[in-house]
This record gives sequence, structure tokens and C-alpha cells, in this order.
Amino acid sequence: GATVAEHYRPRVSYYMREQAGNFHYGRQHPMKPHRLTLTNHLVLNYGLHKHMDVYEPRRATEDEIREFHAEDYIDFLKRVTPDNQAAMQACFSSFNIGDDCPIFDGMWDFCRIYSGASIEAARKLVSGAADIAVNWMGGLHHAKKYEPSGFCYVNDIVLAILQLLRYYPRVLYVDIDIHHGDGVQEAFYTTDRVMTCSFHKYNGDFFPGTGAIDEMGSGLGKFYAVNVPLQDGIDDRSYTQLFKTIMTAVMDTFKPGAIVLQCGADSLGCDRLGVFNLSIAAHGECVRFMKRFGVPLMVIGGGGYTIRNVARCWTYETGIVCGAELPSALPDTVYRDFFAPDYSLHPQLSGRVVNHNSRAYLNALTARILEQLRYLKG
Ligand code: VJV
Ligand code: CA
Ligand code: ZN
Repeated sequence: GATVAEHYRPRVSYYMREQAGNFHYGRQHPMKPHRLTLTNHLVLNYGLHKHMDVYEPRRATEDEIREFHAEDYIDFLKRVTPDNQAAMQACFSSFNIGDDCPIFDGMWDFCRIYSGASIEAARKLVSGAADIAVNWMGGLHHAKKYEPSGFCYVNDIVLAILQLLRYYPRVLYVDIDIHHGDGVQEAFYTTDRVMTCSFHKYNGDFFPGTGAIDEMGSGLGKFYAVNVPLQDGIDDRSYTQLFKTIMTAVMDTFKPGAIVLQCGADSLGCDRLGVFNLSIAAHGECVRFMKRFGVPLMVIGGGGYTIRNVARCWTYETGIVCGAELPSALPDTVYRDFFAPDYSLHPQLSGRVVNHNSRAYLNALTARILEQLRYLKG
């Protein structure tokens, strides 16, 4: 089981619906909702449920999803099935259905489940009944108002932030998924009430292709979009140092009333789609760092395609938000075989790719972002 550490003991709410782990994007598709089941089993078998309020959230309603998404796109998501998609062919080009975003059985139900959880998590923070709310089902940051993108159909993050904005004057969004958080950035690009900050691989080609350092927001939102473009192979030391330097400046200048932290685990070393070199400890250090500010915090999932490591990472991070120290030997679950041969929470993940982020590059990047943030002090 878990032993308790640290002094700040926030009230933590945890959202999970067992069913969410049973959806399938299709054979060979890298996005595997089963990682949610693996995570949940580890969380429960470590005994972390004793440190949190665990909720089985309700599904988002159509009205709630309409707060961000277009009417006819919602109609499409609601109606389309694997069997009728041929008949609905006319819509397909406009709605970007394809290999990345296939129509699968229960897709609309899946969207309502992960989005309902993010909306409830946000409301729980607003009500003051929790200091930290965790939803590993959510974090689908690419979905757009009119179309799905990059495995994401409904943007639960935008929906959650809209809930937080009802109460908090300013909300900070932080995204450590290896992909750019384009859907969230786009939704709040022209407002100064939401600062979006994404760390990602960027070379103009890597999906989704956006997230250059000079995308900074526009209109009232100018300087309120922060992009940290990185190259292959970034390691623990460089990443955590960069993250802490930038987040310290962001918190100091923006002073958010609430934080949403997207914890995509595809930034770990050995990810099937990723090219970074992070350990689970370093990924978790970003969560620990954001927790320390003591600001209401929503922690959500995202990418992560080597699912044994996704489950390890999100379990470790659930422990961090609870202030519980987890022994590295994994507890037994029915999914024990996934964690062979080490059966450890912290396998060696680095070393597959060379670090292409030079000290000079990272220093210049940091300098430019700190300069951008100085415009906010005004
Ligand atoms: O790079 C792309 C777009 C293409 C067109 C579609 N083909 C399948 C791949 C290249 C240009 N898409 C990315 C999308 C990444 C989404 C990341 C989501 C998140 O982690 O940020 C948040 C949840 C991409 N990379 C790899 C794949 N798609 C990919 C998709 C497949 C696949 C293998 C790789 C879809 C189906 C199958 N294999 C069978
Ligand atoms: Ca990111
Ligand atoms: Zn990703």
C-alpha cells in the first residue's frame, strides 16, 4: 500500500467509469482506452482510493457539449455508426473522419463519458469540495469546434475550462503531452482569461504541425498563448528545468485562479508515437511542481501509446497528488503480465533516442519565453 508523505494535504477527487476502458478505436489503432483499465487497477491495488473521493461520473449532455462544439458536428457524432458511415459519406470530408479518427462502436458514448467526467471535475473544484480533481479519461486536446482531430472527437478540456471560467477570472492550461495542444489554444486564442502553455515536439511536420514559439495569441489574447517547441530526445534534467523555469514565471505573471494540467504520457521515453526521453519520475515531477502552488488543480490524461507505461505514469501521478509515496514494486493485479519483466513502477525508459536539444537552444528558448511573459506585467 501507499504511505503518506508531504505536508500540503489537498482533498482529491478521482473520476473513473470502468466502461471507458472497453472502447476500441479499431485494430492496430495506437489509441487504446484499455490503458484506463490498467491505470485504475494499479491505483486501486496500491490502495490510493483510500486517499481520494472516487466518483463514477455521469455522461455529458448534448447541451453541455454544445457549449463548445457546433450543432451539426454534434448531430453527426450522435448519429454516425460503423454501419451507417458509408451512407453518411457526404459528411466525411468535412468532418475529418479517417484513420486517425475512425468511427467506432460506442464512440459518442465514449465522448460523453470522458467529457462528463472533465465537466464534473471542473465543477467539483468550483464548488470548493475538492482542491485537486483527476480524470485520466480526459485530455483530448486536439478536438475542434467543427471536427475531430488526432484521436480526439469532443474537446473535454475546453468544456472544463468553460466551467472554470464561470467562477475564476483567470485559468491556466498546461500541456505536457508530446503533441501541441492546438484545440485548446485555438479555443482561447483571443482571450486574456485563459493562458495556454504547451510543451511539445515541433519541427513543422510532427502532428499537428502547429505550436511554433511565435504563436503567442491575438487581440486581447496576445502573449497569452505560450509555446515551447522541443526536438527529439529531450531528457529529464533539461525538461524539468525548463518546465520549472517557465512555470514559475507563468504563475508569477498570470496568477491563475485554477490550473488544468494535461498529462499526456506520450512524452515518456519508449512511447510508441513519442520521441522524447522522459522517465516517469520526471513526468511526475511536473505534476508535483504544479501541485505545490496550492491553486485548485485539474489533472487530466491525454496521449500515451505504450500502455504499460501510461498506466505506471498516471498511477504514480495519482500518488503524487494524494501525497502518497508508492513502493516501486507494483501490486498484483489481474493485468500483472503487462508489467513484465520488472513489475516495477519505474522502468528504465531513456536512451532510445539522442537528445537533439542543445543547451544553447534551450537557453535561447527560455529567454524568448521569459521575454514574452514580461509583456504581461504591463
Ligand atoms: O500524423 C498524423 C496524420 C497522418 C494522417 C493519418 N495517418 C494515419 C497518420 C499520419 C498525418 N496523425 C497523428 C495523430 C496523433 C494524435 C495524437 C493525440 C494526442 O496524443 O495528442 C492526444 C490524445 C498520428 N501519429 C501516428 C498516427 N497518427 C497513427 C495513426 C494510426 C495508426 C498508426 C499511427 C491510425 C490507425 C492505425 N494505425 C491502424
Ligand atoms: Ca503538449
Ligand atoms: Zn499526444
